[in-house]
Formats: sequence, structure tokens, C-alpha cells
Amino acid sequence: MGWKKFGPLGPTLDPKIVETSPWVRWKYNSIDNDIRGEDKIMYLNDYRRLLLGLLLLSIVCSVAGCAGPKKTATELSPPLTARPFTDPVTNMEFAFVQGGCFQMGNTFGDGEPDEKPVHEVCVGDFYLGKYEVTQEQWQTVMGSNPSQFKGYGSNYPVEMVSWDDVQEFISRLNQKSGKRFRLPTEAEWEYAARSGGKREKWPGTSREGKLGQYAWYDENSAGRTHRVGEKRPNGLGLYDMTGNVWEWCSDWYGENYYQSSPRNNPEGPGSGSYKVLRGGSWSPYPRDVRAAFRLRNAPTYRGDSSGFRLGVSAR
Ligand SMILES: [Ca+2]
Repeated sequence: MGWKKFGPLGPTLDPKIVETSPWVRWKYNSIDNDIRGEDKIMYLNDYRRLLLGLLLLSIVCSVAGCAGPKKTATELSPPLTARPFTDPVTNMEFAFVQGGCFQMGNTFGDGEPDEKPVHEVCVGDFYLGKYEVTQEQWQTVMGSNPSQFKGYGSNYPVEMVSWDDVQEFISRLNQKSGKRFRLPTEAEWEYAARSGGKREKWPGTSREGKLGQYAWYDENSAGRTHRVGEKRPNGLGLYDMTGNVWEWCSDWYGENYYQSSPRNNPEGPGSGSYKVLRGGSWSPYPRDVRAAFRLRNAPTYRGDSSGFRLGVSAR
């Protein structure tokens, strides 16, 4: 057939091999019949080099990744699953809260006017910190400890932090963690406090005689905070949802908000002068450490009974 052993792009196949290989002969015969001689040899060399190039490219891309735009820290973080997880930056532990619908507000008929009317609310799946944020965790992210009750130990809840301070904490933590931590909404908080929307007066129990097993409050706190997680958790494994420190929520406070609250994932009024705190603290009487009780304070307010825990959406 007059083939050359060496084409212009280097050694080519031995003519004997080419002529005796059915696959190569098929590829050769599939070339336009007008291509002859050196053109055919160049075509086969180019074809082999193209295959080799594609193979090398696929190997490099599988190792280094070379397709698509550069990914952000959030996109690179592993997806959350419906299981507890621990944030590696702060060692903060989160419980999974499966969403659902519940009766929110004054379900026992002895609450404050702003707990009325009782209304049905539905929340989606989310995660909530098992514990109040501690002084050590605040120190890790912010580099300082503003708490009034320090010196007892690192696992005490941080206090003397305003709602605005907490937003700065969240912003810095999210930059480090690549996640989207946030404060829970008031509805999410109450749903979780009621052990998943149950008719519980206090988070974990409806019997006042057992309240001391779940809460640090006026009758047993000795006038100060205590190490997080020392009392019994509620039905979702969340500690200190009643007592120890008040917990900031994301919502603006609306005294009459329950009269017009949307049913699904309410987020509070669009604006206001005060932010909501929930759960009571080491200071109040049993009435004010109930699951439905609502406190309000200016977003700049710092108090030695005001702290928080973080949430994060499941999606
Ligand atoms: Ca608390």
C-alpha cells in the first residue's frame, strides 16, 4: 500500500500491524477515501495523540479539579444530614429538630396577653445547639469574654452579649466554619423547647414539682449562672432551654404578632424596637421560665442573664 514507517509527526504503526489489525483497518477504511499516503499516516498519528491528550486531561482534572467556577467555603463544606453534628471551630454540638406543626402560645391558659391567641404554627427541619453558647466558645470566635459570671469555668454560658454582639459572633463564625449559623426564630425556639411541639409547660415537663430537675432558676440558682448541661435535657436532648440564661431569638418583638402570624415558618414583624428573648434565666420565678413566655429587650441591651444558642437550617 506504500505506507511510510515514519510520518512527519514521528514513528507510526508498523505497516504489518496496521494491515493485520481489524480495528485499525476499520478506522483506516472509515477515513475519507480521498485521503491517501502520508495524509493517512498523519491522520492516524493525530488521532492517537488526541486520545492520549484526552486521557491525560481526564487524569489531571480528576486529581486537581478543573471544571466550573471556583467554589466558596459554604459550597465546600460537607452537606448537613438529619443527624447531630459538631462544629469543628467551636466544638458546638447541634441536635437535629424534625419540623412539624404545633399549637404556639398560651396553651395552658395562664400566660401573658402577648402569648395569645394560641395559634397553629408549622416549622421546617432545622438544627439547634444542644447547649447555650459558652464563654469558651465566645472567646474562641471573638477573642474576649464579656461575661459577668466568669472564673467559675469555661463551660459556663456567655452573658452580657447584646443581640447586635451576637450578629457579629455569627458573622465571624460563619466565615470560619463555612456554614450559615443563625439565631432560631421565636417559633423554632418554642417548637424545640416543647420537645418538638408537645403541650409542655416548661421545656421537658409540665409538672412544677419537677422543674428543678430541668432548670436553674430563682429557687435553686444561688443568684448566678451554672455550667451548661448539668440539668436534665428536654425531649429533644436540648439542655437549659428553661432557665440559666435567656436566649436571643432572631425576631423583632411584636406584642400583637400572634393575631396575624403566618402559619408556616413565621419570622416575626418586619421591624421593631425590641428583639425577643426566650426561656427564662437563673433569676426569674417559674412563671417566666415557661416555654411560651416572651421577653423583649433592645438589640443593644447587655445583661448578666442574657445569652443565646445557635441554629442552622437543614437546607
Ligand atoms: Ca436557657
